Amino acid sequence: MTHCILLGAPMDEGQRRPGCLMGPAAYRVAGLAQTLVALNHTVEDRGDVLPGPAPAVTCVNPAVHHLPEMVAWTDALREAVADALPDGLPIVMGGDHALALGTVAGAAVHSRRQGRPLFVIWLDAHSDIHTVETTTSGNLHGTPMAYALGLGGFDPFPPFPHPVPGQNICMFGIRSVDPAEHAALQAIDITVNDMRVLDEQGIVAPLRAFLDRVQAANGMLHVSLDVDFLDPSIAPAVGTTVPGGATFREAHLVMELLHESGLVTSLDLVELNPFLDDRGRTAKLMVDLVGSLMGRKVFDRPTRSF
Ligand code: Z70
Ligand code: MN
Ligand code: MN
Ligand code: MN
Repeated sequence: MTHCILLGAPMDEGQRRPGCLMGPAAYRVAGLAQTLVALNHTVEDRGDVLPGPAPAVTCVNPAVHHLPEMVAWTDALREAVADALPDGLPIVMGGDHALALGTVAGAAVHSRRQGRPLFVIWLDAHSDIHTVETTTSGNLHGTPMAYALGLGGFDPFPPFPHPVPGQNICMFGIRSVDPAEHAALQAIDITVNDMRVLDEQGIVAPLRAFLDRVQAANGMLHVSLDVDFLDPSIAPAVGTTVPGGATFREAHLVMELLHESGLVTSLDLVELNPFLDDRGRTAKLMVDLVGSLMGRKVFDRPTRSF
């Protein structure tokens, strides 16, 4: 039984299509809390995180928009996640992926206090490894991985608390990488399981290899689930649809293996845009995936030590 702490992050300034700010409401309507309670977990909905006033900050890249707002969200979410982690499993209901600038920082603060290393699984079509300086779209939802790695080029954000080494990061579902991101990925020791890897090896072997390392290091594990990890045919409610994503069963299998590992300590649900949904099907699928992550299954399997 896990104490699940729901945190809403109603924001969408990390990209240009309005609607993600309705995400927290959609997860509540789709029954996220009820799904967790039905799996015998306890749930505490701490409501929506409220950012402080946006600071008067600027940066060198004129493409970047909503920088002050995003600095304020980053501070507020870092504190909310760091404060929730001693009490249970924070589940952050987004909001676009820029919220991970704050949530991964909060997980890093807590893991340092625990004296345990932080690991991150990034489930996404995109690598989100631009800096504030390299982004050409100016959309800050494309930057949280670079921030977590402690890369330069993040003025005026506060320095990332305790950067996550590339070896502690594993990406799945990747199929859209910009040139500057490609260069960044080449320069770092990081596991990028693009869709080709999933086609050739399936999801099980690469995921178990990573989870083995998390367990061996007694690590904490932050999972960041972007709706566009999923194929748009099953998850249409996202601003940036990229064809060729994870199937229904691949996505559930990831969640089931994560559950069996017992290693997950915090979770982001990002990029759901309820305005683009088809009768709530994407919101419901995301809630069902959280159900699999939190132990829903048809039959018990012998527990496997990772
Ligand atoms: C592109 C950019 C992105 C999510 C789109 C796209 C980034 N690399 N991230 N959707 N979640 O604009 O930087
Ligand atoms: Mn607390
Ligand atoms: Mn993303
Ligand atoms: Mn994405």
